Amino acid sequence: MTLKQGLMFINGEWVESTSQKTRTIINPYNQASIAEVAEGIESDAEAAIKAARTAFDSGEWRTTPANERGRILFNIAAFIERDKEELARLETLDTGKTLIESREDMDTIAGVFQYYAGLADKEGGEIIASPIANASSKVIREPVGVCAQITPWNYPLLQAAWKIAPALAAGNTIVIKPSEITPLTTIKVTELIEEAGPPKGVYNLVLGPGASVGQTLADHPQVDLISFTGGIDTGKKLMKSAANHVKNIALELGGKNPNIVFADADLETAVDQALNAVFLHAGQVCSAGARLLVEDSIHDWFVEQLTERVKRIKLGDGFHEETQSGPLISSEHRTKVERYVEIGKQEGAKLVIGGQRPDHPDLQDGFFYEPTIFTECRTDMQIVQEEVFGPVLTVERFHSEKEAIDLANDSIYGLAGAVWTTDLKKAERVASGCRMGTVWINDFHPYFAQAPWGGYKQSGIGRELGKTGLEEYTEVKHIYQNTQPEPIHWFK
Ligand code: TXE
Repeated sequence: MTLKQGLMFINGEWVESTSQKTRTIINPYNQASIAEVAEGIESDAEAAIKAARTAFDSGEWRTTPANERGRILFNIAAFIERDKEELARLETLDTGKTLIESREDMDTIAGVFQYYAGLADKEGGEIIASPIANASSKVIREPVGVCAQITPWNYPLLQAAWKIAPALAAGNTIVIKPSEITPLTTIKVTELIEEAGPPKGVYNLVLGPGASVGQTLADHPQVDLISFTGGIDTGKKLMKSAANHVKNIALELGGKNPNIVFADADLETAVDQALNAVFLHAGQVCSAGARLLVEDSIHDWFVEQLTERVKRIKLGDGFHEETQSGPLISSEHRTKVERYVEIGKQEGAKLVIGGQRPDHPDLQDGFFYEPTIFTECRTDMQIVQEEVFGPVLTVERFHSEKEAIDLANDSIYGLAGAVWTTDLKKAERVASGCRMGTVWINDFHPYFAQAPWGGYKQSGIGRELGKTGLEEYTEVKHIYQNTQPEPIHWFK
């Protein structure tokens, strides 16, 4: 591993934490130490903000022609493709996810940089038809300024890429703080960004805990925008911090996503994808299809099929080809999942399979948890309403299209959902009735650089990806010019 260990990237330099402290990063598969990284503190965050502020205010980056900014992003994408295998291996070491998935993540990430590289010079602004004679009016987009970007541990580099690429394309400067437990690929990509060469101070990486380093970024008056992906409780805290200086804020706070299956669906595909929807990456996915809503007439058959398939899910080392799912991210997180399973049982949900740690001797050192299914679930249960973020599926029945939509919407969240049916008119009606940022018809999980991603309701504010994802990193400015100024003699 050629990773720069023990260092952060501030103002174009690799530096130690001012506290000189480091943190040991562990592999959740076996708790082996895999890296020693810098443990930043508040003063490091402040230094990074100062660098980003100075770089932004100098104007060098925001006045760099947009196609030139795009060229730098194209280079970052090329370096990611070049170093894809190393990045994927780091991601698997750090998160426990399968190497196949990490490789797919890296392809998506390179695609995100390519997309925003191409988009960087496509927004030319617009001329407004002014209602005032002899005036010209144009609307342009300018970068917001200094962006604090705080990312989570489930898709460490993917979430970072969704933030870094559009922010740089639009001409902003950045301080990014990855999750303290999964910083490795963000450190590695920082090396690649340095190689691509945006001006000093444009891109800064700080490491360390959320409550100190992250909170400093959120509270600092010199930060113009906070972009956060993570848990809902932290999201609420950051919104309060943003209010103090009326900062821009973008939040992606997860979901409890319904996967709606009608009896007239292609059921074999729906069963297969229902598994993928919830058990991919051990359910630690913001868009996980953790709520299965099944039409009553096929409910028992569907659950039987799912259960048979769940028995065959192979847990193990993400580096082994036959492994289908890795461990949970940490011991604390597994405890959270276990707590929810107990709550589910107490609430009267019926445990059909799973509900415990696996007993296989090879899995004892990792934070593994068996894929779990509960039936007889109701929307008023905590296990159905709250984000478990683990391999836990709740199953509810519905009897009509209206009931399916009502159940799907009975949630504080609104990130994503899916509908399975061969009746495409019904599919469109259900998609239109669902209050979510993304609805998939006869599929689950696809997201890509070209389409916006984000949630309704308490799933968040704003959108990442797509053209909207670039616009989030811009302010809109109206420039009006009186082309024949004359005195108006209002005041005599
Ligand atoms: O997230 P946190 P946690 C959900 C999931 C999970 C729960 C809690 O349900 O069980 O959140 O996970 C930084 N100021 N999601 O506790 O704390 C932190 O250092 C500034 C959904 O790990 O929100 C990390 O970089 N920053 C989610 C980032 O926030 C702070 C993905 C996320 O950590 C901070 C992950 C503070 N006060 C978990 N406190 C999704 N939307 O996909 C923490 N951080």
